[in-house]
Amino acid sequence: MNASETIIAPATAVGEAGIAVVRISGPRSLEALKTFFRPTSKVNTFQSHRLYHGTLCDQQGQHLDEILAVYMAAPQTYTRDDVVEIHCHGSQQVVKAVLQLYLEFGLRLAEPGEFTYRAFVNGRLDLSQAEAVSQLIHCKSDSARKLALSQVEGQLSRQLYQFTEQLRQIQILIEAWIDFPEEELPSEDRNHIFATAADIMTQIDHLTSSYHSGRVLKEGAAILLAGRPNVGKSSLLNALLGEERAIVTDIPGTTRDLLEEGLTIGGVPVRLVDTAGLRKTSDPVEREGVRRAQQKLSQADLVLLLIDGSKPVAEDDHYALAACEGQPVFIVRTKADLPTAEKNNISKYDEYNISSKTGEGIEQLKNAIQEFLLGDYLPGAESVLLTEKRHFDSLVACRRNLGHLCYSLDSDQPMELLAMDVRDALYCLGQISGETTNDQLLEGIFSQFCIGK
Ligand SMILES: Nc1nc2c(ncn2[C@@H]2O[C@H](COP(=O)(O)OP(=O)(O)OP(=O)(O)O)[C@@H](O)[C@H]2O)c(=O)[nH]1
Ligand SMILES: [Mg+2]
Repeated sequence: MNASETIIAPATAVGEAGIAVVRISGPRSLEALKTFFRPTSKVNTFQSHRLYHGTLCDQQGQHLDEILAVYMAAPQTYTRDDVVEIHCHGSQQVVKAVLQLYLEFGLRLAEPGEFTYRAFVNGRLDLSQAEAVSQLIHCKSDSARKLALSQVEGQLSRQLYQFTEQLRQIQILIEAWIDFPEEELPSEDRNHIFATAADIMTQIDHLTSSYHSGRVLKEGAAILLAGRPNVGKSSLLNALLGEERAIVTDIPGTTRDLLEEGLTIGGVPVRLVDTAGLRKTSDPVEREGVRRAQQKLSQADLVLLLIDGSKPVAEDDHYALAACEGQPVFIVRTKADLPTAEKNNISKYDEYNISSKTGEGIEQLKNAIQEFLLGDYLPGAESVLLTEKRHFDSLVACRRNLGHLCYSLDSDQPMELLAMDVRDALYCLGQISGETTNDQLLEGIFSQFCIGK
């Protein structure tokens, strides 16, 4: 990715739309605009960040499209390079013609994520912010959007930057004493290093403990509906979705295959999976359904194990319960609108009573699911949440180095060793911000972006 080249790519999705935006970034941006754009009103010099109406013409001067164009002078742009955006009609053919024109002119088609890569290289965003840009584009729920936006705006970066600054001060303090091996570190410096390391470790613990919630908000959670045949799994799926999606009959064994639907529960994107009723059966089709249900069980973030509240607990219920062993489970007693059968506690799990027919208890169940998936981190709260495994791993490693620093300090290790612990901790933080990230990793991250971002 050569930064001296001028790159071009459609910034909007392929398809038919009112308009499409083609973005150009790099030193030849303004020249590219001037060469083929004929403004409707006379323009002597293009002013930065102003929209101009006119016609885009091809090499032969033929009209290509009626467009709006904007020139944005560096450095107040997304990439911090000169940028031009062309707003043309949103058809694939028009976009293709515009791209063709500029590729022949000598611009290069941008690689996936290259605009954001330039923003990163030019210091407009750090790596964690750049990653959040991708999250913002792909987010599946409103809370995921808010989370990604707060990361783009630098909430996480600011906190990590603060750690980095604190550690750099410690580094200076320690390195000042390296040349005096016979001298003892003054006790106030020693206390200061201890206190700073302890404080950062506590904050890192707080961040790493948010990772589960952050991941769930970003990627969504898989919730499985399980239970013996006829307990009302498909009815609950329909009730949660608010539409008659799954077939419901009073014949046990109606659902044979897995049925997966996406929805949002309390701000969390969820994949709800309806399954075949769990029981021992001789029917080969049903047996395959049961096998698939069991296989899916182990991948679920939460299993809703349904028990028919209007019937006594049966052997198949125990069979279903045993299949859920080791998974996080809520017991859901169904058909609360019918006379209740005698209730005996069959497990250690939390229980909820619902009726898919009347809607009773559905809201309470949704709230409990949200609380289970997010813990203390409710959407809208001001807390910083970790969403990337990469960030989580780097913070765990950083904390380990700080723990070692405290140990080294405590056991009067040489200053060089203390300095090394601090350097390693800083390196880990640099992995998140991108300061110490190698090219291969950067390439891996940016190649997951779409073209035009
Ligand atoms: N009264 C009442 N009946 C319900 C309720 N939920 C489900 N049912 C009835 O119970 C029967 C079975 O419902 P399903 O949702 O198909 O049950 P299932 O667990 O998906 O069954 P399988 O797919 O066969 O495993 C149907 O006749 C439903 O109408 C409820 O809340 N109240
Ligand atoms: Mg069913």
